[in-house]
Amino acid sequence: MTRPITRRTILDTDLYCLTAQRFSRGRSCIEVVRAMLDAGVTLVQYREKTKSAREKYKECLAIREMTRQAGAAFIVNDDVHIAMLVNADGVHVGQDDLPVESVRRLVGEDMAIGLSTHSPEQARAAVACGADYIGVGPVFRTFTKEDVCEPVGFTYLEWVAANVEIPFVAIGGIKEHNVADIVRRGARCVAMVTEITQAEDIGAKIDAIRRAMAEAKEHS
Ligand code: 3NM
Repeated sequence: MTRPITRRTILDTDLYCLTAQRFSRGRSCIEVVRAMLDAGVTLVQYREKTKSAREKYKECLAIREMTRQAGAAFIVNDDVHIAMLVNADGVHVGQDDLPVESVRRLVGEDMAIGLSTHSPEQARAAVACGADYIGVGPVFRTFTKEDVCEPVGFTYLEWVAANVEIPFVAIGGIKEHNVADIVRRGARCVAMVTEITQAEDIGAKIDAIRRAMAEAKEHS
């Protein structure tokens, strides 16, 4: 499925899937991305914190080609230079990474910049500094991200849904069994790592999550 991929539309999808090879049941992140794309996912982030720059670059080149062929958007976590070298659609940074204004100077006007936020103050600052979208989390407790803050719960998510004018994605501890609660609180796009990378059958898991999201949307 192809869709327009621009800074404004990058989050116009239900599911935002991140890689995490160390939580992938021995599969490579490339194999996992293949399964995500085959299941119709249209937004993928490469997030491999412990690999060498050379390995990350090689894998990002491969995933760029796979996502292009699938008509899916591709975002690189943290590594602005790799995002630029592989012509990614976006780069995602955290609160301790380079400031968004500086990233913008490097990547130019076409690449989307996403910023992780954990509080209303950070969300306001993200909008002010020109982020194209924000991550909102961790909604629930997660063991996937190291040094992450305490869960922000639904309070921050609902605040963002009511007050933030740029697109946002909910993240952190989101699973098939709790994704409906996230959708009912106003999230149109949901990011998941281990629920999908650790699934035995990634395609079946993605189908089930999407069904749960569609059902929750219908009833809210
Ligand atoms: N960012 P899982 S939480 C990458 O709150 C990431 O900004 C977060 O992994 C944030 O879906 C998180 O396995 C990890 O819980 C989410």
